[in-house]
Amino acid sequence: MFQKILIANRGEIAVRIIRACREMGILSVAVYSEADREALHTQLADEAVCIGPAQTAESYLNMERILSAAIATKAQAIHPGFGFLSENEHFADMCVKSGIAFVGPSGELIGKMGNKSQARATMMEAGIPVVPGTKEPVYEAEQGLAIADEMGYPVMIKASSGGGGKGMRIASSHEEFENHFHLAQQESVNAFGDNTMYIEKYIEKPRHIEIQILADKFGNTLWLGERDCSIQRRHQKVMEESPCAVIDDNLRQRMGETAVQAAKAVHYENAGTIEFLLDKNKNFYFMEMNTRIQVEHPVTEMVTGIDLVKEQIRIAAGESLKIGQEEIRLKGHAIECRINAEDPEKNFMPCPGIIEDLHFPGGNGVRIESALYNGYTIPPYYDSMVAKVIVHGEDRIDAIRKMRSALGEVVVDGITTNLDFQYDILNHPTFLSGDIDTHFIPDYFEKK
Ligand code: MV4
Repeated sequence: MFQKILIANRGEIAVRIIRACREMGILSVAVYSEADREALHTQLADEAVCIGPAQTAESYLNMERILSAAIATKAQAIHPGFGFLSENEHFADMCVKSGIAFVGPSGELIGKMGNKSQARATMMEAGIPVVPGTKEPVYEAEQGLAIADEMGYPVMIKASSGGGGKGMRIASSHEEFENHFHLAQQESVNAFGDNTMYIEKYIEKPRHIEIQILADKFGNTLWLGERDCSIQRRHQKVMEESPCAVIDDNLRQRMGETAVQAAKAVHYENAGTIEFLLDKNKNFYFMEMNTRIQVEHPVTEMVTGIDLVKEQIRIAAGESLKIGQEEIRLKGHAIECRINAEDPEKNFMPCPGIIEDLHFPGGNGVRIESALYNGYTIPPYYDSMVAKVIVHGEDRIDAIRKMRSALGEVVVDGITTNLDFQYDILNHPTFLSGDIDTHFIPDYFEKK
């Protein structure tokens, strides 16, 4: 097992990983930018190395500086968390070439799954149900138009290097296809320097359902239930829950086994997530595979009792999984609400500032993941998510009541947050009915 791990991240996920290391008796090294000198992760780690100024290109995205810090502190492994370099295949390769373990899959696998069009083709060959659409990449609008005419409208035009909705457009007719294709392709060239596109049949009002996977280096691969992540605003998840209100045991088993089959098809290692679209007729389709620990991983931890970050570290250290699929029990219902320093009254504009008074809830089945403390100044340079409130209840209504109570206790004076927005979702009749899909927020919370 590793004696020392460097965490190449900041905020609540860095704190989360530092805590897991401490519980495992592993020393932790934090890297921080000049703007994070007073940050909680910098203070909690056993060692802390300043890697540069606030700008991410000079700090949290700077591979050389992070690797230098790992070598200088003699860390045996680097945990990338999520975002930043967590799905950067070159960084994963650089770690391994430097004799430092990367807590995640290989660079090659990250690259394969990061190419969404290639991932689709791989899954098609493995017999995984994917959204009907192209197998080969599309580069020219005319080529795409012929395919879309053949498929029938509406279609979804997507960027192969995309994800999270970037470089994605819906085309509802032959007439609007070419314009939308060019817009999506240009967005992809600007954002990723890649003009590779692909086309899928548009799935009307789907749910975004993802299955958590854990795989060791010996081919043992587990699925750990699903997360319904349909409550999204502009492709940013707002709230996630497990289990999904409309998935029964039979469908859950089929999706879980399909996810394991997909992971095995690419010889997946470490924690990963298979994203599916679930349509109104309960058909599910592979959409993409995420090769990192995700923001919403605590939802799965609460219903399975498995610490995913610790399992990631054990797998990276070459240990085999200690549990088999038959020992996985999904218990109760978990919900996560992301607390962002943003103002819903001002189109969710980020609102950094100084924390003047802070109170987080507690109680049975209430978990907080955060890097906030009283008097902390939230820097303006990074993501606006400042805390996650996760609850675990006996069933969905118990979890909802528990979340309402927990959010009602939260005090974060000095900044504006989306707490009231979260509260409104938890009290919305459609949400309470469980009949939610990816259009829930646009349909009910966005001014027409
Ligand atoms: C789709 C889709 C419907 N049909 N693809 C969103 C980002 C990326 N994960 C892929 N996403 C989607 N792909 C087809 N063929 C619906 C989504 C989707 C979504 C789309 C618009 C607005 C919000 C959304 C939230 C989750 C998924």
